[in-house]
Amino acid sequence: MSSHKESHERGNGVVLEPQKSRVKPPPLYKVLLLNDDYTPMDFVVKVLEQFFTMTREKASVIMLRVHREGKGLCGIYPRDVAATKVAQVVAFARQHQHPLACVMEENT
Ligand code: TYC
Repeated sequence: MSSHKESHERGNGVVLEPQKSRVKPPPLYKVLLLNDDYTPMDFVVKVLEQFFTMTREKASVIMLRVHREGKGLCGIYPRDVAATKVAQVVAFARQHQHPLACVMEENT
């Protein structure tokens, strides 16, 4: 099978060289948790375990980084996956009356 970047003879003696791709891959997005003064630490650990499939140990390290530094990276995903995670985390936090903030930003 003729594939990407192989010259292709069209049967009429004309050889088409492969074109340089002019599309750039879609950007990925960071999902970040932001600190606040009210959300309990154990709730944030639970969020990181449930929605970002972290171990208790890893989740505790990230939670404490957010607590001390104001924000922390949960993961890097395609746009639709990142948006779904943000929506799930915010909905879960609101269900429990916590003000926890979760945002996404383009990974440039
Ligand atoms: N600062 C919170 C507290 O002292 C804990 C916390 C950590 C809140 C991370 C939000 O994203 C957060 N209970």
